[in-house]
Amino acid sequence: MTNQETIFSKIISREIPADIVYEDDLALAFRDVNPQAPVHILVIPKQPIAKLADAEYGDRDLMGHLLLTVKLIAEQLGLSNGYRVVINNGNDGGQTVDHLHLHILGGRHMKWPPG
Ligand code: D5M
Repeated sequence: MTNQETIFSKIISREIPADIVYEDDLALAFRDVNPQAPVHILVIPKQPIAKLADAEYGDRDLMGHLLLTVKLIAEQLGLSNGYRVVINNGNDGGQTVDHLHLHILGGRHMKWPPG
């Protein structure tokens, strides 16, 4: 599902505030309001793709851009000791906001498997 208004589309349009750490033409990144690690950033496309499973082959440049944006932000935030990137997809994946987002988690050692 696309073009659905979510809390993240309202952050993109600046209808609600967020602690934005990065922005370009295609992507926006901001601090998670409920951080699970000392550094917890969400990277989202400005295009309202609801979830990873809705991404199409034509989105491949955007998807690559999002991953490289993760790398750039991690470098800018000094996560030189490593970090985790998470995409929760759909209900069983634990996704709660229907706008694709990549979690960057860092600043502590991550456990495996995740809960
Ligand atoms: O992750 C959705 C994440 O979105 C969750 O970690 C909380 C975060 N969230 C929800 N509302 C906001 C606002 N307004 N600002 C910043 N972060 C927010 P999911 O993968 O869908 O479970």
